[in-house]
Amino acid sequence: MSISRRDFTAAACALAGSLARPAAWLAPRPPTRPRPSPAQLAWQRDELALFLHFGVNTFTDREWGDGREDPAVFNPAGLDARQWARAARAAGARALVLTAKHHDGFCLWPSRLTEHSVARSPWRGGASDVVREFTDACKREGLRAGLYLSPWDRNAPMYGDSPRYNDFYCDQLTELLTRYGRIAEVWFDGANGEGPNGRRQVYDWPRVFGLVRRLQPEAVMFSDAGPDVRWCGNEAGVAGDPNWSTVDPAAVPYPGAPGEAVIAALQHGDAQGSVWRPAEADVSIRAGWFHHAAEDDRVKSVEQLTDIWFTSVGRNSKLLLNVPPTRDGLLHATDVGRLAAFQAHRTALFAEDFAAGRPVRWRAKDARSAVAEVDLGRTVTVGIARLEEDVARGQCVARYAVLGTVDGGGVWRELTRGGTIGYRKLDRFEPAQVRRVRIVVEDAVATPRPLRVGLHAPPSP
Ligand code: FUL
Repeated sequence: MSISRRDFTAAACALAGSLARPAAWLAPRPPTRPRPSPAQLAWQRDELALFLHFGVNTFTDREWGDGREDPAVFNPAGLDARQWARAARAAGARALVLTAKHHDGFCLWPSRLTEHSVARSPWRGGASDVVREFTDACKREGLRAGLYLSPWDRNAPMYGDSPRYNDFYCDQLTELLTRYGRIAEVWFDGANGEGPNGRRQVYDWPRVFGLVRRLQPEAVMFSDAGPDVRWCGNEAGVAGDPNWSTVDPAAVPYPGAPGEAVIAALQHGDAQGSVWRPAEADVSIRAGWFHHAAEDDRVKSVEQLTDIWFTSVGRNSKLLLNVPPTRDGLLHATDVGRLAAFQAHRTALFAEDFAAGRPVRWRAKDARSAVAEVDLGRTVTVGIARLEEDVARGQCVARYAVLGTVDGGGVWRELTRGGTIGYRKLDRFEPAQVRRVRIVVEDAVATPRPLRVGLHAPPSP
């Protein structure tokens, strides 16, 4: 007969009740739920990071290089990493992630381990180091730097000879994590496009994760399988709803694991998951990840970016927005302008919070539900609700509703309802005139704590 943890606790309590003086260890203890590490919390509080796809593909006009590029094609004459960092700051981003090596194997730093790198480009006489310029610019602009190192490498001759390539990959990681100061995020891509007759590489993920932990203990590691932050399951910037920051680690065993169940686990997490691994939503401001001049007039609009904000940061995930440098080594003026306009729009949307400074009184209904009311002091038109849990203490709300009334005397109208909240939940709803607002936590996986509540005007048409 198997016994679950719950049956065991009940049996232990029953036993405790039958003893005159129960031993302390038999007393029921609330189960501890996962919480973020300081690095995971800092990562989430950044809310927005920019992703920079840059490399030989920028010059060959491809999305996936084959590893046979001539390094001489890499010639970003006007490269200015400060421009990237300044645009990121103007967008409200607090971190940047650069593709130090994409699937083509071309390294943006002078790696001792390969010839396929900036050291073989005539640009700046072969003495350039884009990773250095990038990390320096981040430091100067007060932004956190992250690096993407593609596991799939179409140039490395030993790729597919698993132990040898694992050594090579770990040596490249060591270069990146020891030469450039503090790295805040290490990004492991799950993509591996080798065909059925291609070279099959078995990665040594425990070794890779252990190496990062040892060399940069404060960095978070991103991949489908974490260990610190997980992919959200698509490249559209759309996190799941519901979206738990807790996961069952067995549901996604390794980066790139296929299947619908894996995607569902990445999208939604798991209310009962034993590990804290919040979702990161990645999406490009353009159709492609790398810059292609043909897409210069197809940069996402402020409206599209705002929708993405609501489905990413507004659904308890972090947004990693890709803005690719051009062949000049600069972010395109259209993209820079769009980023600034997107930030201005967000600032305007959330500038006035009708609930700010108003007391929100929380009352427990039972162990798993609670209700609060806030009097806005005057009748206003609301159209956006912002709810936040104190995720430093974990995530627990499973279902909620927000209601409003003009006078509080009679009819309460439901404004919105939803499932999880986590770091932040943003709901847009039919504009309504309200003076008093009620927030009901209808269900939770642990005793709910007070939420932070924001109420904003509807977005202007
Ligand atoms: C994918 C890659 O294959 C794309 O080229 C891009 O880097 C994206 C972020 O991840 O898996």
